[in-house]
Amino acid sequence: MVVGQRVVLFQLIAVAVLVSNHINVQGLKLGYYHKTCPNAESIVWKTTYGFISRAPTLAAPLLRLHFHDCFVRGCDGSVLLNSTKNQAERDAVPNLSLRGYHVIDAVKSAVEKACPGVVSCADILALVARDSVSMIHGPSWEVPLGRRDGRVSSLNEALANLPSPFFNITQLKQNFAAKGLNMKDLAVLSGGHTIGTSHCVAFGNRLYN
Ligand SMILES: *[C@@H]1O[C@H](CO)[C@@H](O)[C@H](O)[C@H]1NC(C)=O
Ligand SMILES: *[C@@H]1O[C@H](CO)[C@@H](O)[C@H](O)[C@H]1NC(C)=O
Ligand SMILES: CC(=O)N[C@H]1CO[C@H](CO)[C@@H](O)[C@@H]1O
Repeated sequence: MVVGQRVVLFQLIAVAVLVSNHINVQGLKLGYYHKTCPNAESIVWKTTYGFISRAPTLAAPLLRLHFHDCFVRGCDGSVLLNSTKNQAERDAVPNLSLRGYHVIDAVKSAVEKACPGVVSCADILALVARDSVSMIHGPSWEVPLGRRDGRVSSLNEALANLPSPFFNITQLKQNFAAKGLNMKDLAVLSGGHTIGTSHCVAFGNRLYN
């Protein structure tokens, strides 16, 4: 379902507020890498632009990747972790349509080249989400940095935390409330996660049940 541009702009502001206000902001600060990796944010921007300028539709999956990461164990990059036994977050059913991992990998490599071992993957996810949304003419927002990467990624936790597309409204409200998110946040983050497309199986039942 492609959402109109005007709606996108309005909703994305709410996403920005949501991602920066409610989830994992303790101890984060703007310009966190100012001294340790001064070009980090411009490298992220430039590398992301290389992808989005050629494939603007990647902006939606990149925002969604950040959202899925934050919903499980906070914004700690755990959605990126692989597991040998296919038991990581990315192996959970809702991951099956996650896209954009290659962009994150490319950005991380570029940043590592400039400043090895300094910038966390979790911060890269947060910055790439912001930059790619602003590159498709959505709003921009400030991203306080300093997130630490997690070392744990669990399929079961992803299933337990991420809202299922089959939840009814009561369940959805409870699920979001457990993360400190309200009804407005719920509306903003539902569907194709604000921008982009969604598959019919994810919402057809609500239209024709
Ligand atoms: C995870 O697995 C994918 C697909 O096999 C691979 O492309 C990627 O580099 C791996 N990531 C890590 C962090 O090992
Ligand atoms: C939502 O689903 C739950 C769990 O299946 C059920 O207990 C509840 O009655 C449902 N609520 C509505 C409004 O359908
Ligand atoms: C994009 C991604 O990482 N998808 C993975 C989700 O989980 C399945 C099942 O384990 C993997 O095969 C996919 O690679």
